[in-house]
Amino acid sequence: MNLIRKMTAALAFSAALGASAVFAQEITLRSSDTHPDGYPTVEAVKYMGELIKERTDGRIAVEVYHSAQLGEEKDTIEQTRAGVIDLNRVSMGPFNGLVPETRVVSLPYIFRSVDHMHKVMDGEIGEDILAGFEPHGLIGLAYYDGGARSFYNSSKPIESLADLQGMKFRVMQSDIFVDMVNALGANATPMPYGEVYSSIETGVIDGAENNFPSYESAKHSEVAKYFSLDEHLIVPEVLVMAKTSWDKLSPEDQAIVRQAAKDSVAKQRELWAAREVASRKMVEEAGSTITTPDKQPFIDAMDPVYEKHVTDDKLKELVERIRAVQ
Ligand code: GTR
Repeated sequence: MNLIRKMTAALAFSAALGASAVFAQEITLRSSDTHPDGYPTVEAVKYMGELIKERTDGRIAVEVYHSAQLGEEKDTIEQTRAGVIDLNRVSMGPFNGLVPETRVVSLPYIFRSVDHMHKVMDGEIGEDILAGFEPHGLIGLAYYDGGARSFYNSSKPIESLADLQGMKFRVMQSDIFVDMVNALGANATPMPYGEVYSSIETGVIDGAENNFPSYESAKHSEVAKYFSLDEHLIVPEVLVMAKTSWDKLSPEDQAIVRQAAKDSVAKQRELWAAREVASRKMVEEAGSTITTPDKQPFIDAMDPVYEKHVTDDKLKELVERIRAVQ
């Protein structure tokens, strides 16, 4: 081999090496979550990232920005649609104004139990709802558990629906939740999650509603000691991807991301189940009082919410399909 050919070969070799070095760190997907590090949703997305890294030989990495580092949920949804954030783990609630399909699973007492919710979301209905994100610049990847949401407040134990009258509760930013609280005879104040603690502390609101892990990890339990297990909402959480980020991936990589997201669901459910128990124990030990009001009057009060929000045929049909799942 003459020198020129040798040099060409050497150059080609180093170019190949260089290319593979670049190849090793091709894409980093930034993922947002409002919850702190260690929360089941945060850990599930990290786990998904590990699976993706493994299955792409390190070409695609996921970085989770927890604790609302990238903003409050409603803002991060817009940023994800704009492709500024690649992945976002959010409740279905803040999507209600954007993705009509999310409204049905945000209806109070639509699910009989968490088990019923799993059956619905793991089946055809869940897939249909995921597909509903695409026209809005998002790819729906998977659902995570968020348990059941109940009211908590700073002033008194809620033993029955009568105790709730006139009280002021924060809800997620969705018209359905505003109407739900109003139908119960209380007043709703929609606001971002990050403002709830100080709003309870300063008396702007009497309380809020959420599951045990959020009540505990956001420290709402410090300022609102009365938790009433009325379980009015079982709203699934969802992991979405920016369509612009998705479109940059090859079909093979899209399949890897979709599968890894699905594979992270079992992990999240396992972490969720443990955290629900642990969080409940923590708040009880720290002095929270838990009451269990009779749910039936709460359920009965929801008729006007269904009448107002389940109007078009598509939604009516979805409600029927969900109820029919055994
Ligand atoms: C949590 C949920 C968050 C957020 C929060 C809220 O349970 O995991 O995504 O929606 O509630 O109330 O804003």
